[in-house]
Amino acid sequence: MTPAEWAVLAAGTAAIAWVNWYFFLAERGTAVAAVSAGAGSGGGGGSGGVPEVAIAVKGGYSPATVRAKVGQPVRLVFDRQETSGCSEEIVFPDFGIRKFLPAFQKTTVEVTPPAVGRYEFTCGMSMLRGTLVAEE
Ligand SMILES: [Cu+2]
Repeated sequence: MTPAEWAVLAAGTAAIAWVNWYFFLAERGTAVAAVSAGAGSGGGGGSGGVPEVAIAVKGGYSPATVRAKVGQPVRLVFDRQETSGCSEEIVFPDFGIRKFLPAFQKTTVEVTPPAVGRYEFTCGMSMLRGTLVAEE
């Protein structure tokens, strides 16, 4: 094979590996904040275009990593599916937020990441952990 053929083969292999990683691994632990489609969703919740991410709370946060845009508000909707005392509070130390999460209810926390970086959120005892990743 010529060097050019090797390059094509290598690029193709890398692309396949990336696709596999993207769909089978990256999806599992990460959610990207997306503006829910306004048209056609019916009823128009009046969220004002703020992207929402649903996070299940059950022995941890799922997904535990949420991506958002710098300088733009994002709504994290915590859906607490347990009564374990551990997860009854959600804390965003960087934003000075501490909220009670009633069991089997959804609690919305809205934050605006001020800069690129990682912002942790935890339970009231810092045992359960999640991360809000702010990107450009
Ligand atoms: Cu805890």
